[in-house]
Amino acid sequence: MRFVAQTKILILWKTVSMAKPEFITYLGSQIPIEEIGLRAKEFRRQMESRRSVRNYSSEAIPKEVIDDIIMTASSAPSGANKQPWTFCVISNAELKSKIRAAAEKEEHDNYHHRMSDAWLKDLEHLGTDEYKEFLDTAPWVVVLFRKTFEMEGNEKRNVYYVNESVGIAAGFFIAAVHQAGLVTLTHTPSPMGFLTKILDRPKNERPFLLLPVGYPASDAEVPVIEKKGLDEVAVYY
Ligand code: IYR
Repeated sequence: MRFVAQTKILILWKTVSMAKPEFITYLGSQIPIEEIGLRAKEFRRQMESRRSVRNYSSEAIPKEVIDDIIMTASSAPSGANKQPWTFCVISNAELKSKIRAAAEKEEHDNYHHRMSDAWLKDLEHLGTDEYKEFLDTAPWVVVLFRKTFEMEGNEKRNVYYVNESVGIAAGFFIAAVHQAGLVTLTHTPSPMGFLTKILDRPKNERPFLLLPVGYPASDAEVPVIEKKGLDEVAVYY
């Protein structure tokens, strides 16, 4: 049985002429167990201080900071390591304004017709509305696109688990922004098709999330919210 399976794999290997995988020794964590708990606690404390911020300072942030944040995000795991994402990074005031106008148009319809009463009620405590001033004020607006397929020259290539992959990269991005000492917000002005047009993206890319990045405004406020406790989010077996 095992012999048959192995032979099958070998034959498959030959017929699709797969590259032999290369491995190197993983020189990862050698941290002693006594330190692990402290590190986990410290990172939890740090991440629990993160908030989604909607009021930004216009203070400039160097491009290199955004480069590093994007490369952190892009180090995320992805299906077959395809990294099926593009980070579109906007600092141009005119372009930001264009995005704001289009986003507010969609949000107007969302808040006035498209969102259900139950949805609007669920958002009440966050104090959100259709006005998205942060799209003008934040020094950087990053639009994360997911790829539905990839192009290698003229050839179409598959991508896998795109939503999972891009969601994880977005999580890394948010953590990197927070770790750097800046703030961001996961904004989804749906439908987001206008971003494809304004940013002139190819047809294999779809907008996934919009993330302003900057310092918070000096008078920025965040709503009082609570996070669920461990026993509400985890089940141990
Ligand atoms: N996209 C809208 C509405 C909105 C929806 C959810 I779900 C939120 O958590 C927050 C807002 C907006 O950005 O205002």
